[in-house]
Amino acid sequence: MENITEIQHEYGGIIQSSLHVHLDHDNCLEVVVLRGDGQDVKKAAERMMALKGVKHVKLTTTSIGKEL
Ligand code: NI
Repeated sequence: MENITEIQHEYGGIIQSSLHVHLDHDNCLEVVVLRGDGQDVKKAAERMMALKGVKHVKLTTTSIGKEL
């Protein structure tokens, strides 16, 4: 079964940084910073959302304003 680390390796080209926090015995928090084409970022987020065991995903986006 695919896991979140495998997805992050697949999207290594647009992942700038990731942070993993062990919240308690059963729960972790993962913060992943992506930079790239909006469609690619959305796709990577959707892949992580679809993983079994992922309870909550929030995608927050921003832009420097160019190409809008
Ligand atoms: Ni953990």
